[in-house]
Amino acid sequence: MDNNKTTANNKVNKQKSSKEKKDSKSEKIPDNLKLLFLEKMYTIRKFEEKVKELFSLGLIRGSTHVYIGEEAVAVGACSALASDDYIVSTHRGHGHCIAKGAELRPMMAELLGKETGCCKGKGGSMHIADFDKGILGAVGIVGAGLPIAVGAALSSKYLNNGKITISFFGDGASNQGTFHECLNLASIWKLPIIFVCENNCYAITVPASYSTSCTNIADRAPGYNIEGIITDGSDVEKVYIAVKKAVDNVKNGSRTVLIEAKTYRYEGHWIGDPQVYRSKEEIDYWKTKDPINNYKKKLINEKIITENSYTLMTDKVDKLIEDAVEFAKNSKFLSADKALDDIYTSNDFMFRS
Ligand SMILES: Cc1ncc(C[n+]2csc(CCOP(=O)(O)OP(=O)(O)O)c2C)c(N)n1
Ligand SMILES: [Mg+2]
Repeated sequence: MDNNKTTANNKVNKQKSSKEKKDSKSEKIPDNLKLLFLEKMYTIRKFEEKVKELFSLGLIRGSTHVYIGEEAVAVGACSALASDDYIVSTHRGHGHCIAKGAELRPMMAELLGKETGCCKGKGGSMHIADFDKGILGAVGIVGAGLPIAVGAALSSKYLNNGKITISFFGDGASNQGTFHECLNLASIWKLPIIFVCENNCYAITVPASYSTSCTNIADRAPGYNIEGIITDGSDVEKVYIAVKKAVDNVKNGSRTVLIEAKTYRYEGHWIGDPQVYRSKEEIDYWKTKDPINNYKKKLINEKIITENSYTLMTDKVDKLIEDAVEFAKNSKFLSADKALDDIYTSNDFMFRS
């Protein structure tokens, strides 16, 4: 396993395509949207720092995978969608859900397994869904979200409702058969879907440079007659611009695209991962690209925020997170007699035309 190669593969700053540079210049992002990007990324980071704490206290059970370091991908991508568009997430899905508009109270309650959770506590960290927000589900089985997303996109095409689906998945998932089948179907059927691969360099302990046959996962797209785009997953604006352009094109009848966001998870694969498969230098390198710190500096330089207004924003978010934790802690577990509810749909629903 060659960690240097892994890092080199994801160093996108020096390899920006002229196309990416042109796209970044042509899209003017309004100041209020930039502020929202920063607030959302900060919310995800703080939410997950709290998740780590609650997990260590034994208040969150099962396995939990945090997204710290990757926030710019979820926020950039989901900000390019309308509120009734769909996303399908992964086992590392808290960031996607918050970015798509999930509320913090039911999110946190879900993680603590409480009846006030968005899935009544039955989904937990890896199976959060909130259909009202277009969140069709986080999925614990690697690569299993792609067919769900393709199904949602097929329904949108069939119903002609204009809704777009984003399918999020990791570098590891791109080696699953589902990835290849889904890109093929989405291409031949010209489905309104965008594939967003979060290449965070690893699938548990295995570097993408070892497990993946090509340097960039985006290089696989032309095999399905679709475009593969590489973007810097540490830069929220670049992700937003890439996804927004893809959404506009797909809405206008173009084929789907595969967007590969080069990113990195700062934390272990799971909470408690000893991380013997990567070096401190590699982690430190990626922390210099921190999506939140660097974006804060950018917005200060652009005079969109001040240190003072940033502190006001972070104080507000910190309080909302504390409120969500208190709400979750004070909620009840679902009573045992309701455990089997919502598992099977009724005949009534199944046979509705
Ligand atoms: C089908 C399947 N195989 C194996 C696993 C165990 N597993 C959980 S996460 C993971 C790695 C996934 O890597 P990637 O797709 O890159 O996502 P990341 O964890 O890096 O976000 C694996 C192998 C699983 N959940 N499902
Ligand atoms: Mg990965």
